[in-house]
Amino acid sequence: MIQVCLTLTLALSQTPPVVTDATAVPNASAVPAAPEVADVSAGTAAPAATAVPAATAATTTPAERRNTASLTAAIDSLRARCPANMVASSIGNSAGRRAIPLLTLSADPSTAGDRPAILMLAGMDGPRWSGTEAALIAAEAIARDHADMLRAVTVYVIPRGNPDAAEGFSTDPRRDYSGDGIVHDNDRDGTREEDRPRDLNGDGLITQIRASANSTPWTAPTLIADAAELRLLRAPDAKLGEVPVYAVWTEGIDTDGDGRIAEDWLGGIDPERNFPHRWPEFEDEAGSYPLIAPESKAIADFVMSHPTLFAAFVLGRHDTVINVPDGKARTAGGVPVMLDEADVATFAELAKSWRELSGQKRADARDSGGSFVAWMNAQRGVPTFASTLWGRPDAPAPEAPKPADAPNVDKAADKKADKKDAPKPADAEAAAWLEYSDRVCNGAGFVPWTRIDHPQLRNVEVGGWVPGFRENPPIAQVPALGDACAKFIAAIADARPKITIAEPTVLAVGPSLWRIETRLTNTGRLPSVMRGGRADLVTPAHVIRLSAPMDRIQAGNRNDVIRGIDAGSARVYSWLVNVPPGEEVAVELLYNGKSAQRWAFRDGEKITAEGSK
Ligand SMILES: [Ca+2]
Ligand SMILES: [Ca+2]
Ligand SMILES: [Ca+2]
Repeated sequence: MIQVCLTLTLALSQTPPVVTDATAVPNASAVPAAPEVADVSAGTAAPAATAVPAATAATTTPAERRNTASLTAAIDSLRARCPANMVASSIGNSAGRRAIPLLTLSADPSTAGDRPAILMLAGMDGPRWSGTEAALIAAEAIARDHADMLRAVTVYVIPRGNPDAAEGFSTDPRRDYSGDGIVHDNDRDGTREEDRPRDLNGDGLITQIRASANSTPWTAPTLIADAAELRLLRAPDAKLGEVPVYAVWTEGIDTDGDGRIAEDWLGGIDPERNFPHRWPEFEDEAGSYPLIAPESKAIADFVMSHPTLFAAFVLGRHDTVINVPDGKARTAGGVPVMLDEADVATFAELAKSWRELSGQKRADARDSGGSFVAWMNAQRGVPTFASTLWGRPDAPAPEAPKPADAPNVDKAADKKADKKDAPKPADAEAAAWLEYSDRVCNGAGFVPWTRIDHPQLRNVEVGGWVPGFRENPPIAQVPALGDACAKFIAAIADARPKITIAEPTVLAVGPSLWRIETRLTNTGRLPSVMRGGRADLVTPAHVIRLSAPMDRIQAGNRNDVIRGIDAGSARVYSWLVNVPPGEEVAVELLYNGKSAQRWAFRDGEKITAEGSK
């Protein structure tokens, strides 16, 4: 069904039909040469195509259903094409004992850990296959097109942070689920995985069932069909005398006789709800404590053991780049929910560059409680951008009736009457997705409600959203979006904090008494640590230190620990110190306990300048 959507999208957008078969997406050599940034909507009759820049020569062929073996093969082949500046390894294993792959991109991989670094994370969600594909394509584009950047900045790519969920999505039946391989008692009844969803209509998908006319022990009905869009369900309005008709469940049967259907799924904890910040304790699949999921733990360990990370980019179910947080929301404990107001401006500037590079206009994002992006921003203070990669495109405008067909009546009055009479769907966004599915994708996004025989319930229909339909762009757009990710990483690298101390001035003010002064500046466009990380005192800090022993320092601090340095900030440091003739005195800038810069003097003369250009 997705193939139909793909072919149709291409036809409507009048893009050269380079892809006619999703099983044989051509590689770079078959793609006609395209300008680096092409406005595909220009001169196009149908506005169905989003303004996605054309891809440069990506050679990873995107796949919708890539199992672990196929991902390993894709990484092997990717690495073979970029032997000089890409290394593949793993950060640990998933609950289902699958390796969580890591790509390290650096001009010199053996010293990659010494340079400031960006982390790109994807594949945390079962149905969002496109994030992993875009991450692989981005990794290749960075290795190929950004060799200069890789001399200054290391890029780490974790293309699939939740391998068990992705493996689940790559086999039938497909479902909207992001649990890992931990055997887990979803409904806390003491039995595990006792009632899994079932594909009752044999379409290879787990969607929903809705049923009317059932009485206890089954859940009472709560919904009615929306008169404005009969496929959608909504709560009845008692003021209009409406009464509920349908009860809805995940597609399945009650195998354990507890009156609930498909309540305990195969697969366990959702790593994207298992990070410590705003961890949703009482949500199923959030885990019994933060970082219990081995995937979240491995990713958190990676972050903690790589203090050189100055930014991160996540492709998944969360969004901070289309709807940039305003920084006003705080937790009950006073910590930012996502960002602090003081950090929003620098963050928003980069978010804007993502919108320009990707053409993304909408994001269908979920709550960020327990997510990687929230933990990174609010607790680690590492600027972390989250994108859903794409959003709902505009469906083409309906064809206007030809003048000859339109009867010559009072059109204004007619329109007014139409507007007044036409009921509006309660969920306008869902209705717009249906319109896109119907008119652009030949209905590929939604399984029409269809009557089936159910062994336990009466009046049952199967139907609902196709898992992954709203979460992923048409496959033909993935190479261009992967390329946009690479450019976005380069934009983040360009904005990195650049923290230095200027060459100190050393003035003799008395016998063996010196006044030493320097200036600390951040000439980058990102802070070294955002407010959230400063509050916790857990993130690595910069330290300015004078080498002389305490008792020789007449004025000034020997050590100054700086938790975060804003972009554009400058601070003057000044010491009055006794240094006997012939002895060395040094001013040093340290980061995370390691020397970043060191200026040494003897008798007022500079003798070394380490770490300074
Ligand atoms: Ca159970
Ligand atoms: Ca089904
Ligand atoms: Ca059950």
